[in-house]
Amino acid sequence: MTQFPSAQDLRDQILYHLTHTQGRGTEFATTFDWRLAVSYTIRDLIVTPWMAGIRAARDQGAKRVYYLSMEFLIGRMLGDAIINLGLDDLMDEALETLGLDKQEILDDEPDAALGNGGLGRLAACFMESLSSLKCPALGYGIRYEHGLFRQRFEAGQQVETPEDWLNQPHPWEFVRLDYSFTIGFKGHVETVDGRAVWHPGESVVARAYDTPVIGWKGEWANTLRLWGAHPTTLFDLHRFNAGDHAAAAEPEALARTLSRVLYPDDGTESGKELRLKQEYFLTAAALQDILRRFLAEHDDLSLLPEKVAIQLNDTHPAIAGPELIRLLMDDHGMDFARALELARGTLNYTNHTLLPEALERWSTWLMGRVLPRHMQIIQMIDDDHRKTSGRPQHVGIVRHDQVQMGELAFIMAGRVNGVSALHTELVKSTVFADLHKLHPDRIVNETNGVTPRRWLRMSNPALSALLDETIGDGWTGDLDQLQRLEPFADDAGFLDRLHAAKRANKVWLSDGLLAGLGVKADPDAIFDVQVKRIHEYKRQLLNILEAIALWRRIHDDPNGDWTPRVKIFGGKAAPGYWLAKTVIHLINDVAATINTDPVTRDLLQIAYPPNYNVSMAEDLVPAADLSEQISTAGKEASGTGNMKFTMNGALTIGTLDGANVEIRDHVGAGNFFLFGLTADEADKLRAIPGHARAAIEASADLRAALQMVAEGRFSGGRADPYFSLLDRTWNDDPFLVTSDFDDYFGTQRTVDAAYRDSAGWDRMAALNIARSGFFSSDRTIRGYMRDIWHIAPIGS
Ligand code: 26V
Repeated sequence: MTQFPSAQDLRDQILYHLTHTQGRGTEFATTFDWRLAVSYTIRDLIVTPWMAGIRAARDQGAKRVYYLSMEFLIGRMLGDAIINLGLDDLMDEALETLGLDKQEILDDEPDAALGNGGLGRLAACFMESLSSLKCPALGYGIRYEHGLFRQRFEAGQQVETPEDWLNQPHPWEFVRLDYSFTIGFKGHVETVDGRAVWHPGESVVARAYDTPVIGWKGEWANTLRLWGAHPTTLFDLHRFNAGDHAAAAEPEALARTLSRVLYPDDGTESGKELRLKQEYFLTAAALQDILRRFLAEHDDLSLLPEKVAIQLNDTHPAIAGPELIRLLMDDHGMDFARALELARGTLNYTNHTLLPEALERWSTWLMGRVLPRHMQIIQMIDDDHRKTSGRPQHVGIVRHDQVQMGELAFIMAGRVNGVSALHTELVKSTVFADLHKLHPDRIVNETNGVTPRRWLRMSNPALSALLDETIGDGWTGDLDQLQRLEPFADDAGFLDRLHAAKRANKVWLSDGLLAGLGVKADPDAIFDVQVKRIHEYKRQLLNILEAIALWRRIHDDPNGDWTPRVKIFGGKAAPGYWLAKTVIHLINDVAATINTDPVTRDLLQIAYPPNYNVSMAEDLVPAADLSEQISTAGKEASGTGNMKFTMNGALTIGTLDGANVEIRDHVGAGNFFLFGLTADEADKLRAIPGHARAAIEASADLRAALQMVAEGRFSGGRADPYFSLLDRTWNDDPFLVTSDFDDYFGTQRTVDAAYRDSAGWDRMAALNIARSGFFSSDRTIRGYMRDIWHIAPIGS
């Protein structure tokens, strides 16, 4: 097939793959067969630019970027690839002639849910932008057999079941048997002729599975290389022949555990040995592969910082520092000082959270047992830093018999970055205040972004078509062009069409909510959406308490001038995070009560579709009027959902937290519903004993809402499910739900009034879209290329 296929070519190739790759005739083909045939057809078109890019980078001996991440939350791949190749119209035509339903085929693909939330989805957006910008790069991760758990609700409570995306052929990957590396664990370290030799006690093989990630216009594709764990010996033939079949399979089972399942983001789980092994497995495989490629192109290791830029996505791969030093010293005979210098010139670290429970620490005992040589090197790095930096006593990598991975990552990094302007300032003034004083030029900011290909062009065809007609289609590859929309914010004809596009998306979602949940969502009501992981700091509790208070107010005055509202929630709680699970239960309980109330049901509905994931976000974001970004100020590092909503024309109700601050600066304070304490105010208030009680006593609405929960109004008269939640809210409330409640409730009423002025609302929506160009991940990646990686796009 030519690089520029016609609809007829696509049709021919689909039929070819159905027959020759899937081995099916048209009369027997299932949706699955067709999807694979379509996927192989698209994949063929990606392979050519992919190989050309790999060759070009190798021939030029170009610098490469390596993005090391324990999570890549990719979602579905087919729709995105079709869009990036510019084949959406031709594919529609081809599928139509085959009598196939495109939506059904796209929906058949399971989400690659190899991540928990923001951090993993950011990695996926970055991979796409790296390709769109033709920056030679590889992403390294783990090929988890089971991604993030599936969520169901039973009697309103979260139940987790395993996710099994690889339980069927995965058409996007290529296995590379020749790129297999042995990864050791445990054992002991011996000194031979003054050199350390590590004799691992266990080992597994890391095998590469490559997925091409195609960029905008299909001109460049980088590789996402995921490592699968395999046994060094397949099975114990001796035991098998002796009849002990289960025991014979042990080596295989043990190795496979390493890439079996993604850890759910959960502070309480962080002590697990398996997690440390997974982190080392990813890092060690990636570094062996990076050095292999480097040495195939260059023979002088001192060129490393010039040719290799490694980005650590949070501290999860922070063992890369000691591992690189180990390889340079133990395998290549370099001295420690030189190895340290080269490693620091190569590694960079992104911090994604300030929450103390999410900062990784490993006991020196565990580290020493699982990675004995690395523990020695960590000590050497720490000693060196103590001597060379003149740091204060209390600063260090090894403290209280624990290895502080944040300190290790910082000390080993050329650059450390935060993910929004506010977050970066807080990184400087809180977690890394001491290290920042010692290394004042090391911390930089790179505000997050999202890819407009997936999050606008693909997920919102109605708005994309309007944008194309109004300002041309250049915005997809250059989101700043959305500025050209600015004059149309005062064009009544444009605003009508914008309104119609949003309404069409709402009708589509409304149909889905009715079919899936039985919730009746009036497309003319405000669609108010909060979708993200369930966490106390994100304050879904504040949102549901507002719903209760509003419900009560409507009851008191059913004929009042209310603005109909549909509140939509989505998100998973970590399986061990009890309080977050209680909030899920409460939302479902409140929904069950409110949705059936004949007095209020036309004015207030609550929908909580289970199993929120990337694909669900693609349906919800385009249909939202109001984006809930209501975290306690100072707690959300950036947020990226906030950006997706803004570029899809939802208005934000939000705090001055994370990237909300920059979103508000860009869209204009008049086009953003701000409420709540600032980060400074929140820190001060939190320190005042009894702050929650005082706030509750001052707010009749809040008191009444809490009272209803306490009386069991939503739980069949039983109050016990919510005792602890209420107790924490009254007596502790570290995330200041109570103190921000009145301002939030009042601001929501301002939202109600603003929504009733339909033209005014549409105008604000248009300005949000027009001014959202900054939040493209292309802009973010350009920032990393310039400030951190010092790399130019290929050929420039
Ligand atoms: C912690 C742990 C602990 C052990 C088990 C697995 C696990 C996985 C993840 C984490 C920390 C997650 C940090 C995170 O997702 N941060 C989010 O990063 C986004 C991208 O920068 C940012 O937009 C969000 O504000 C931030 O919460």
